[in-house]
Amino acid sequence: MLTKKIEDALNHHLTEEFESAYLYLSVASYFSSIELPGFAHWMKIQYEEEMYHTMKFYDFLELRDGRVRLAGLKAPKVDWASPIEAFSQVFAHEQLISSKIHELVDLSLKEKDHATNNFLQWFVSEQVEEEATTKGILSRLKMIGDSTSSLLMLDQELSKRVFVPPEK
Ligand code: OFO
Repeated sequence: MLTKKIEDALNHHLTEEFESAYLYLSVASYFSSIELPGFAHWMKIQYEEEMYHTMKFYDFLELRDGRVRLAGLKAPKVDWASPIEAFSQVFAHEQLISSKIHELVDLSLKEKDHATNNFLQWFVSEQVEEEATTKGILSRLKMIGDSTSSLLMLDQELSKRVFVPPEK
């Protein structure tokens, strides 16, 4: 059984994951609009991963006899000045989500909710991956600078990403 505080916090975070998905779908559309289909594809897979995260919160709430309460989603930005600017936002967003997961872990400890704490540990590790991957792409974009041919090569590479559910 979840305390009201934990149930509210998990619902709040479910919305954050949904908003991550929503943001990344918007970034995908931005990349399509500037003719970088590989980047757009990569961001659509990222959207799928965020929906997977969202559903983990949904399922956990139900499993613990909590109630899922869906909230309204913030409209994401639509345009960015450059691929670097878009990926800077993606990386910053992942850092923000990591800090929110850490706050949830703190709350689970305060409430002595060991089951929720255990559930959240998966996300603690996942966020390490999420930050490393997005920071890696951002660093490569910075190295590429103005080279269109290198940008197109990276676009090719990113087009190969496939969605593998993180726990498989
Ligand atoms: Fe759900 O990890 Fe990104 O936001």
